[in-house]
Amino acid sequence: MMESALTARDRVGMQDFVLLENHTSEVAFIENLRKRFKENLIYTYIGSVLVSMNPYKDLEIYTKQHMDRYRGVNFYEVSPHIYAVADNAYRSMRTERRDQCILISGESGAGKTEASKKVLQYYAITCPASEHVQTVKDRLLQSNPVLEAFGNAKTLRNDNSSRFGKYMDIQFDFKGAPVGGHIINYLLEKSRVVHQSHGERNFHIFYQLIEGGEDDLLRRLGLEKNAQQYQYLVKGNCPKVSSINDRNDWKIVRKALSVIGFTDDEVEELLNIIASVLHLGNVQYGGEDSGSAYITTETQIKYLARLLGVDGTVLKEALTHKKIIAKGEELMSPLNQEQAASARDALSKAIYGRTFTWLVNKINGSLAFKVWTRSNASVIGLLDIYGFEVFQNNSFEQFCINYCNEKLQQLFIELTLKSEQEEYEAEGITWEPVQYFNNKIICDLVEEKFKGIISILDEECLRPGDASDITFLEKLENTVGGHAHFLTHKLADGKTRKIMGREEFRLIHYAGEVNYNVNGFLDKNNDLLFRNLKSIYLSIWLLAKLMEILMSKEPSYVRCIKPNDAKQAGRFDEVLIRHQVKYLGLMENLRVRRAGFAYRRRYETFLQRYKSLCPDTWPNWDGRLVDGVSTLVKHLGYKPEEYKLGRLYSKIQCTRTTKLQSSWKGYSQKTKYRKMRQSAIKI
Ligand code: AOV
Ligand code: MG
Repeated sequence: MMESALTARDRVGMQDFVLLENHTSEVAFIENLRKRFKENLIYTYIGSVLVSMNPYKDLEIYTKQHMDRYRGVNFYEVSPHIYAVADNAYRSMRTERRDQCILISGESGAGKTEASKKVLQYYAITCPASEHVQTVKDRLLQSNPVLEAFGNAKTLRNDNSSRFGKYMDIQFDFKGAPVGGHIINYLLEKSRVVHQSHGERNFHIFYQLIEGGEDDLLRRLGLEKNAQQYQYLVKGNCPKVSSINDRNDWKIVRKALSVIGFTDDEVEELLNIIASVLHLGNVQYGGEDSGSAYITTETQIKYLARLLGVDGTVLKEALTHKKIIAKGEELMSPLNQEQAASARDALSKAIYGRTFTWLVNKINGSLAFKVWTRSNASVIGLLDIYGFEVFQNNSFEQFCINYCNEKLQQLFIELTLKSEQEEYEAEGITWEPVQYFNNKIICDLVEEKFKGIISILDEECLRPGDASDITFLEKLENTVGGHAHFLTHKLADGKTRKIMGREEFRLIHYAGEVNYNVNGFLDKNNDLLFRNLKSIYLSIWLLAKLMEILMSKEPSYVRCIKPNDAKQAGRFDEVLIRHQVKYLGLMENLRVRRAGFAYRRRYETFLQRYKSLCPDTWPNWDGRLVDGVSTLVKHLGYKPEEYKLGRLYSKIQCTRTTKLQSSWKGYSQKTKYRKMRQSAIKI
């Protein structure tokens, strides 16, 4: 009996890294991941943090039966799952009336978006519902295919890569039913509309419309059923992707738009705009002897004028001229061919960007719950941003995306490693510090006022005169050239570093080194600056508000790992995985967790919640809160070493390393969990 139990455990590994015998060994950590991955066990805990491996295949673990298994059950009673994280956040929200957030991180293709969809599905299916709530649930669910159609695209890293950051609030009423939602979107990668790198595609919606659109619809829009006809769709030379069925997705998106509440007219308007972008991409120019550009493609202008509802002549002028003010008078000055093409592309990007914002606003309108107020409701926030990414050629977009990830890692460090350790100090509890890499130094390099990269970029953008991408790079060299996480081709002794281009700078990010080409930095930043002049700094605009939102909530973490770069099932690329385990700080996370007290609550909350378990504290405890807690835990049979009473909190230990290791040897996994559960007090 014992033998077979051991073999089984040996085969599937530990479902919580905290229980690993050799917890400081990275080899043991990776081995545990490998064992579980081989058995399709993609989820493993580090305490309450969920580590998730992308299986790259559909597993039968997301059924209604699975959801039911996780409903209202204690975290450690069932095997690790994204549903357990969802349920735990939900119950904390309900019992403690505290807003929650679930932060999902990991590099591009690691499974963040899939995880966030699973969480949403879990709430939509398991939470109580009324007739109104059912509509909200449907809309919440259907917002995903719509946003993905317009905001996701095939990249080299991920066939369904999010090209915008998304933070979604799900609002619950006092009965725990989802009654509304709100989405905030961050920095859509608009440049993709006009250009895609080799092997990549434009946003899904273009291909869906062309592949799936009904004949009469396409006729109305003046589109042909062939993506190859459109300049904006051929740059990446990748019209079809084997994992994507554009025709089918079109039907899903079309239906989702109706569920969300788009009228037929609104859908038609939306598609008019999408078609206009494709027509704009096909506008071609010729050059007069004088150098001025003229349009050679009259058919496109005809369609554009009709779809956008503007006069053809006005449109033509707008696509070949720019407005200048001379001596107080407005004049139209002709553009040359190159300038006109870039004006055309700028217009396409602006149109698409605005449409995306309109779409998000529209979805928000449809998710808004009329009588919802902060006083009678709680919120669970879901953060799914674009993951850290490195390509052959990295530009401003990658800079923003990777900076976003840097900030999220910083938040993780702040809220887990750093604050956890600082709290022990504040509580006066003896503690051996765990060393970890704090990426604040990189965040500062990017965002520090006056001397960070973004400040220098903003300064160059606003400087009149000869400011260019290259002068920006030179300023960077002069200002942050000596920083340990910054490099250019120039070496300190005046020689050049051969591996780097002259128009590049390299950032040594927490997750790896990335060379950024400065070409286009000023233009792209200008676009942000002028759209939002009130908050000059990208950092403020991009994340300060989000950080504020996240900090005000109780976080749960999902750390996603990508098992290989080939998007293949069953392939465990150890080098790639070890790299992620390292930069995600999972070993440090485990060390802090092993040595610490997993469960902690304020005295007041703790007493309120558990006073019924002890006759002396029930129905009310009149004395000092700390004495009440002490009476309660003693009554429950806690030994002195199993809990600590801090200055502010009552801390109930359930995973103390030394004690667990010595006394738990010989117990089966099941018994360990039972004991852990008991010592964490019945929640
Ligand atoms: P990401 O959100 O982390 O990348 P996705 O969630 O889009 O990554 O996952 C990439 C692909 O991996 C999906 O399209 C699925 O094919 C597969 N996948 C991920 N998780 C699962 C799962 N639990 N079960 C089955 N297949 C899965 V990015 O948005 O690029 O940063 O920017
Ligand atoms: Mg994603």
